Amino acid sequence: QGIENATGTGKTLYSGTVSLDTTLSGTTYSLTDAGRGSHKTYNLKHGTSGTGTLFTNTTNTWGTGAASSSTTDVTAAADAAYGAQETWDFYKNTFGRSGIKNNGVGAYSRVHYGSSYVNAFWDDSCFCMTYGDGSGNTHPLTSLDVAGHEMSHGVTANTAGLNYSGESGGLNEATSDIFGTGVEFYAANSSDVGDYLIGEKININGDGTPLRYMDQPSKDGGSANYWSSSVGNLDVHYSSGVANHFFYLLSEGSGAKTINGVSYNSPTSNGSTVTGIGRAKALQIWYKALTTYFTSTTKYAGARTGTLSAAAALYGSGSTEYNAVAAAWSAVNVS
Ligand code: ASN
Ligand code: ZN
Ligand code: CA
Repeated sequence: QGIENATGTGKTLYSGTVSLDTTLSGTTYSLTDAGRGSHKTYNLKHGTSGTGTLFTNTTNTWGTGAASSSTTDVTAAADAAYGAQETWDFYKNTFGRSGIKNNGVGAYSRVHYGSSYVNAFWDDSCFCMTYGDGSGNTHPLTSLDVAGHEMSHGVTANTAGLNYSGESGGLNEATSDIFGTGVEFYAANSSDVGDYLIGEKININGDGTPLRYMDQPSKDGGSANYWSSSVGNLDVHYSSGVANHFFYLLSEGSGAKTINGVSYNSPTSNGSTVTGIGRAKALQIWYKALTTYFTSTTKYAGARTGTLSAAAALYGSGSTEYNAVAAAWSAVNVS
């Protein structure tokens, strides 16, 4: 009885029915993804420490499409495994990055963390990803943009290392929103075609609103649309707004726009009109800046110069792309 790669079916909560790469060992399948650094998905069964129990099954179908906080629920695991799979593929196929550390090594995911835990988090010390089940009106925190957001904290920790406070903390958070959104658009499955909203599926507010809006961050009631000298005093999930807004403007431009059925309306601080260069180029610019020019102490002024250097290296100084980076930063009051 050998060990072989297998192709399973995930019946996820947020992404519909998807293909999941798994492993068959003897007669038992497991959520082990050999092609992506042997990433594994574990069940914490409401515990809060340790690795947990690897998800195994006698068939290669995972979940039912309806998740619950029950310790026997496999649907949350299907979403988590899919999120890790798509995040790996996004980084590999968009940037040529092989895993969070770019060394081909996979992380692992843990679901059913604690009780009524309304969060998800990356931990660089275990090199692992953890998801709570949510509570009340919320759902498990396993949507694709959240998975991509959290695992991107691992990429930031292993590249620029942006300190998680002040303006650099806002840039750290925005990097996770930018690439989490990148993962969502990359996967573009039938239930989740991609948008510039964060956490719109998990209904954390109980009224169907997303956690964050990249086109107009202030719509969440706390985030900054524009830079000011006090922005570094905000919580990092609010000071991120300036860079999220920059990224939206650079990708899609200012004003009103509908994408995949979602309406956006992105303002500018100076009344300027910004013309977007498309998400694909904006992602390349942000990634090159993060991995080449940003450091642990980069603030907004440094993010402007770093992304301009990235745009110059990728597309040429004075290129349309370079000029759009300058215009988008000016539109969020970063000069
Ligand atoms: N889910 C949160 C985040 O990624 C966890 C944290 O506070 N770091 O921002
Ligand atoms: Zn975060
Ligand atoms: Ca989203």
